[in-house]
Amino acid sequence: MLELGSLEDLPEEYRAALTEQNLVPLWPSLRAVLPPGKPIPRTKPVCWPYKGLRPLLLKAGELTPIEKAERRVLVLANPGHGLEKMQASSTIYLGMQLLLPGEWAPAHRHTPNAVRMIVEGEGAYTTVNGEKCPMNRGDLILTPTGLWHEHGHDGEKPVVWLDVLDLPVVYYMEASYVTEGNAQTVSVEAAEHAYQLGGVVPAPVFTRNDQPFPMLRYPWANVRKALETLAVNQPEIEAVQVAYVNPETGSDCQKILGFSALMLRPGEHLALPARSSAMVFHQIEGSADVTLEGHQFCLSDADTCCIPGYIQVTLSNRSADLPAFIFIADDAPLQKKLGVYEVRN
Ligand code: 1HN
Repeated sequence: MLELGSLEDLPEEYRAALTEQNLVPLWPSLRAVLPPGKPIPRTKPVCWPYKGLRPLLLKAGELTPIEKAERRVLVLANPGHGLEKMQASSTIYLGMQLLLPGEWAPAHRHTPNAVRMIVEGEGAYTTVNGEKCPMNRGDLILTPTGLWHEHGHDGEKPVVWLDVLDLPVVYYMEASYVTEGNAQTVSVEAAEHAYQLGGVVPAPVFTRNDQPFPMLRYPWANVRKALETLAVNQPEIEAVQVAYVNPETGSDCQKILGFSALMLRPGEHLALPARSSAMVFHQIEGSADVTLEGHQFCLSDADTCCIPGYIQVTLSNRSADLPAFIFIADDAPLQKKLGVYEVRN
């Protein structure tokens, strides 16, 4: 590959004349924006152990009343992007949110899409477009683009959840904004019951629900059961993994980020091919090693880590007796829509 000229090769006077007219020579930066063979990711492999984060989040509960925070969140920031950018990867925002008993996080809606993976506590709920979604450990709740959402807590102990948003993408597009609203009237309780059974959907008088987000809550009890059933019924399957999808269409449940749950059988090592999408792993139950070039993270309850795309990773269950359950978020849906998604073996 040709070595290209640098900025310093150019006379200072010429560079000043370019700057004066908001012009930039391409060739000194060409190899940086178009590196050979594979991208040079800013995203570093990073792990955020829950044990370290939890006391600081609870302290935030003492230091900052909810009225002063609106959303009391510690952001899981990737130093590769600069902490102030609040990005786990180029496309994924992660935050741990704390809601204390009796608190209320007011209604709003915004352009970025969010999901919440519940980490601990009970008695809290998120109301999404009038649908009251109870928050229990391991549940996945969607608050997609444009839908009103607010959080409340009728329980006794702190509730913590992991927020996963496509905020970096929507912010980069200069399309990120919020609208504040009033407390919603609850119109539907636990609408996920409409989609309890795989393969059949409500079709009253031949009409189907054509809303873009027909299912907002994926209870962990159901997802866990689906994984365990898969492991028993299809022992030969390569990975015991299920995707969170729109039950009306079978497509990814959101348009930018994708979500799945993986069960590592006792003692299992699972080598994932290098894919172009960045990935987040969050341990729901059990304990697993995440091994990639130059790094190994040991995940146990509620630990979260992030890895860049184009990298091979092996997930290993640390227990020989118990399954391990991992929640995965990635940006494959966006990459597929844009035509840049790749799998390399
Ligand atoms: C948001 O709306 C929530 O509703 C949490 O709980 C975190 C981070 C950035 C932008 C919006 C929430 C968020 C957020």
